Amino acid sequence: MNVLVTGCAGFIGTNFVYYYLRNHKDSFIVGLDKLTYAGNIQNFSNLKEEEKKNFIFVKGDISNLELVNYLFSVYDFDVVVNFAAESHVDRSIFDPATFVLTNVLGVQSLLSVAMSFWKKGDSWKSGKKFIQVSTDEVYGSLGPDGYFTEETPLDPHSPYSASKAGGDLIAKSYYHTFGMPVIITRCSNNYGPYQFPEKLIPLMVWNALNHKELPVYGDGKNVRDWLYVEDHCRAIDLVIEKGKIGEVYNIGGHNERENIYVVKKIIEILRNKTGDSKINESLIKFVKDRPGHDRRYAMDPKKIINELGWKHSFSFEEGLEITIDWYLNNLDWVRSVISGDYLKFYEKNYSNR
Ligand code: NAD
Ligand code: TDX
Repeated sequence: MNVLVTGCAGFIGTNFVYYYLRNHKDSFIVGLDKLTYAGNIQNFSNLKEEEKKNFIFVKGDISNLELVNYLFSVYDFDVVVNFAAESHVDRSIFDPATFVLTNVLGVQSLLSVAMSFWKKGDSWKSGKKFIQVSTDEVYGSLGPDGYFTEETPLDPHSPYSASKAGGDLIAKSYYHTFGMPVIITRCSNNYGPYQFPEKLIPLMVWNALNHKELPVYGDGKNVRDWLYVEDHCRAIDLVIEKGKIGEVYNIGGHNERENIYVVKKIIEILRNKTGDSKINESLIKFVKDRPGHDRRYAMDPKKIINELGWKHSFSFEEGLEITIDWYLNNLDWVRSVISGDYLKFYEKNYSNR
């Protein structure tokens, strides 16, 4: 099986490449990534020799028709897993256009090339699948009760989630209009190794280790449903294997936690692991809220559990321990990714928080 994994050098893409190569020794992955500030080619330095034979990395944009055409003509892909995206909500507030370019137009561009190779006359080659990786954020925000199901109407609130909803809808339209073999997955907040330290968990770990303030937005009572990245990768694998064309699958681990709980738990684990008494709750600083901050996300993953036999295997506290261990063992990785563009962005946009 030849698989095109876009956004392969980002957080989930990297974890997926490792997961898939380990579990499908007869598959070949072409990883395509533009290497924005969020993509890091050195993420693949821990691949084993036998895994390296089944993987090539190509630097490029999903919107580059010529390049993507060329890749399809050489590798005749069976599956496309589209992770490529601008993924950070705070950035989308400052720069929505970049999000629309990749998350909407980029998806359409990728779909159009896949269709030109997979559709012959009126019929589609069999066994092909285009997996559009999306997010719970397209459903908007929940009150204290209830869950998002696949039938929940889309109601995105940030330029990020609106652009993801746009990508989902264009993908869905390719299924309805042309019969394209599209499946959309929507997962909750992922965490784990290789996550860029602008997202809540790795940012708090890094700041705490450096005795810097831990900026908690608003009252800290916003709730996220945390999914360990390996559980997400296993879900995508099942969707590739057994997912039904034209369907949407929600993926979530029923691990809902308030942000303030997450931050306090990180402090507790880090202080126990390092013995550093300066890592304590006095570092927490409640700061101005994120504009349009969604209050609560929670997924109902019944469909993927019942139809594909998926189940999450990591509790939040277990996954958090593993994640913190990974960061403690990979501080050089953090140092190498938080430079240049990333620091400029934070200095410019966060200095007044
Ligand atoms: P990430 O920001 O860590 O990685 C995104 C990758 O895409 C980067 O390597 C970047 O270089 C690449 N990229 C960006 N624009 C590109 C383009 N035009 N062409 C090619 N590559 C490009 O994001 P992530 O957290 O790994 O998220 C992966 C996917 O999962 C995204 O589609 C995101 O919307 C979705 N998602 C993420 C989460 C989460 O909690 N991280 C939750 C739900 C859904
Ligand atoms: O410094 C911070 N302080 C803070 O209180 C940061 C970075 C975040 N937060 C809050 C905002 C959210 O309520 O923590 C929560 C998590 O924030 P992020 O890590 O930015 O994630 P979120 O906005 O929930 O979006 C994530 O999950 C859904 C991913 O970034 C998206 O790509 C995914 O689609």
